[in-house]
Parts: sequence; structure tokens; C-alpha cells
Amino acid sequence: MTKQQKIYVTQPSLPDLQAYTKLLEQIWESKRITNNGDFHKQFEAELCDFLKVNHLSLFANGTLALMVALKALRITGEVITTPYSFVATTHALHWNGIKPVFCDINEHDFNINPDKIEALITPKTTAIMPVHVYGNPCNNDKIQKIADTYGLKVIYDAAHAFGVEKNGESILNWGDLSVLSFHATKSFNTVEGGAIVTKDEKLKERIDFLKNFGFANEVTVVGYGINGKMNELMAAYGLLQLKTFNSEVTKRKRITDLYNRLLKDKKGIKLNATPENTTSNYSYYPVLIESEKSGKTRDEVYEQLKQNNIYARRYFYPLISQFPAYRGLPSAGDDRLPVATKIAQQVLCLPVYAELDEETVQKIGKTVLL
Ligand code: T4K
Repeated sequence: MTKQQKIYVTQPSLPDLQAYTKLLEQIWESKRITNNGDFHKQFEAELCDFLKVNHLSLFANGTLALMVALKALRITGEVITTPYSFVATTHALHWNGIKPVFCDINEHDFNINPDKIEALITPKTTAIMPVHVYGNPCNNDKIQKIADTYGLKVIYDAAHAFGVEKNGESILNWGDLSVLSFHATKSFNTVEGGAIVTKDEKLKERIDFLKNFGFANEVTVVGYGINGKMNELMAAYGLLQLKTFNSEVTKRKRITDLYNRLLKDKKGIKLNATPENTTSNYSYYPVLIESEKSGKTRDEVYEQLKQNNIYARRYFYPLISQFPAYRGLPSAGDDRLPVATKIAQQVLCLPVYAELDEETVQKIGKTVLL
């Protein structure tokens, strides 16, 4: 790494250009560039096999997929969700006219705390929308039990959880629906892109109508649809990405292991422990800076890295509940979300991507510890 080179929190891996050019030539030849073409169909089928899920609908991005997931299940009223996520999680509720109700999170995995959900349920509650933050699986057993008791739907924002398995099974099969993001910053990317995973064939059909303006056929519109379709160029790109995903994960694991070795047991630095019996896609490397022990605040470490051309990110600070659009909600007060408020002040996501070399990781580790 040269002294001037900027290191960002992530960098996308792209498919082999020659291989992609060949697929593009086929697209140019066929003139089929969007609306459920051959590459789209093939990509959906291959993703289902790869992810061990029954049905999957591709989308232009994860945010549209979240919006359609809520619409497909006819969610209304209030939805219990986490403030510790990317703002798209809550925006998807707002775009459906749903009131978000924020629930605090766990210290150990940054996910919604299931023990605090029940107290937030009102007659208007129709669903729970948890997020598998950094790919750490939520406590589905507890969440599903509450949902079953109160007759609520569960929509998982699984934007970070591509390929994640627990006890050998895909966590994408949990709940009523799971939503993926294939954004450039994710470990599996199609430039922009996303998907909804479902076990129910009829529900997939409805989702497919809704992402195509609601059209069930040429003359029938069955609901308030939107244009959420993924195009053929991205589907072809995604097919190539699938071939290299396992090696992408291996490379990211190597970097994660190296960080763990460098930062383990350092005063005031808390690492994200990999949950038991769970696989990871190593999309993020979050650390918590505990200023009372380390003698430095998270923001001081963030600035110190920046001065060395290392652009770590504070995912997820501020909390969604702290943004002006949401901070007026009764559930949004920091006093009601003490764990999320604390973690958002401490978290720093360090750079992790396949092409990050060992020397740079060493430098980042040393700079964190300065
Ligand atoms: N739910 C959750 C839990 C999510 O995390 C997200 C998205 C969504 C839903 C919504 O899914 P999508 O609609 O996005 O599919 C990024 C991403 O834009 C966003 O997808 C992601 N979560 C979020 C956590 O992070 P930014 O604003 O931080 O990205 P940006 O552009 O600052 O990129 C970060 C760094 O990555 C850059 O400094 C450089 C590098 N980079 C980025 C891009 C886009 C590259 O090297 N090449 C690139 O093309 O939001």
C-alpha cells in the first residue's frame, strides 16, 4: 500500500470481465434486456439452489424488495423493528404508511432483543421486522414464538445475511419473508440488487406481480405494484458472482481472522464474536471502542484512521430513531433504547474486502491501537 492510497470500508469484487463480456454479447444478440428474461430466470433458479431456499424473487435493490415484502403480506398499522440498522429498514415501513415501533437490541449480537418485543405490542401491531445485523442471526425461536402467540407476521431484513446458515440450515427460511440486498457494498453484489425469499409458491407469485406494477397478465392489475425488477445485465453479472462467492468468503475470512489476532484482548476493544454453529459471509468487521477502558472515544479512533487514509465507517450511527424523520416517535427516545444508543456510540466497522492485503490489515490494526 502506498502512503497516499485511500482505504475504504469496502470495495466490491467484480466478475471476470471477459466472461461477462460473453454474456453481454448474448444479451445484445437477443435484445432481451429486462422483464424476466432468460438470465433472470436462471439466476433465480441458481440462487434458490445455492441458498437452499424454495422460492426467491429478484429485485432492482434491497429497499424496493423490503417495500414489496411488506405490501405482499398486507402489513398495516404498527411494526416492531430495530433502530440499529441502515435507514432503509424503517423507510420501507414509512413508504407503506406503517408506523415503526423501535425495540432495543442485544449487547452481544446487535440484533433486536426479543425479550423486549412483547411490551411494545398494541392492538395495531401486525408484524415484527428484525434485522440480522452484520449477518449475525437473530433469535428466531423467541421471535417466532411471540409472533405465533400474537398472530403477527415476521419479515426479516436479511440484507447482510447472504448465504448465512445456522446448524446447517439457511436462516433465510425463517419468518414469513426474508429480504436480501446485493448492493455493491455487500459480500455478494450485483452492482445494485436484492431479493425476497419465501417458502410459499403463491406468495412468490404475488410478489412477482407486485414488482411488475401489479400486473398478473397483460390486462389484470392485482394490487398497488411498483417497478422493482432486476434487469438482464445484472442477472447475468450475478450468475458469474455466484461462481466465485465461496472464494470471496474465504478471502474475507482470512482478513477477519487476521484482525481477530491483532485486536483480540486489547484493552477497550470489543470484537464481534461469531455466533455458535453459524456460518458468516464476513461482510463487516465491527469493533466496539469502550472509551473508559481504551482512553479514546470511537470518534477519536475514527479520525485517527482517517488521518492515515483509512476510511472506516460507523455503521450504524446515528440510530435510525435519532434521525429527524423518526425521532418524534414515542418509541424513539434514547432512554427507551439504552443498549442501541450505547453501541451506536462505540461501533466502528473496519475495512474488509477480498483484495485487502495483509500488510494493510496490519497497518489498520496498528492505527486502531495508536
Ligand atoms: N437493510 C439493511 C440492513 C442494509 O444494510 C441495507 C443497505 C438495506 C436494507 C438496503 O439495501 P439496498 O437498497 O442498498 O440494496 C451503504 C449501501 O449503499 C447500502 O446498500 C448498505 N445497506 C449500507 C450499510 O451501506 P453507504 O452510503 O455507506 O455507501 P457508500 O457509497 O458510502 O460506500 C461505502 C464505501 O464503499 C465507499 O466509501 C467506497 C466503497 N465503494 C462503494 C461503492 C458504492 C466502492 O468501492 N465501490 C462502490 O461502487 O451505504
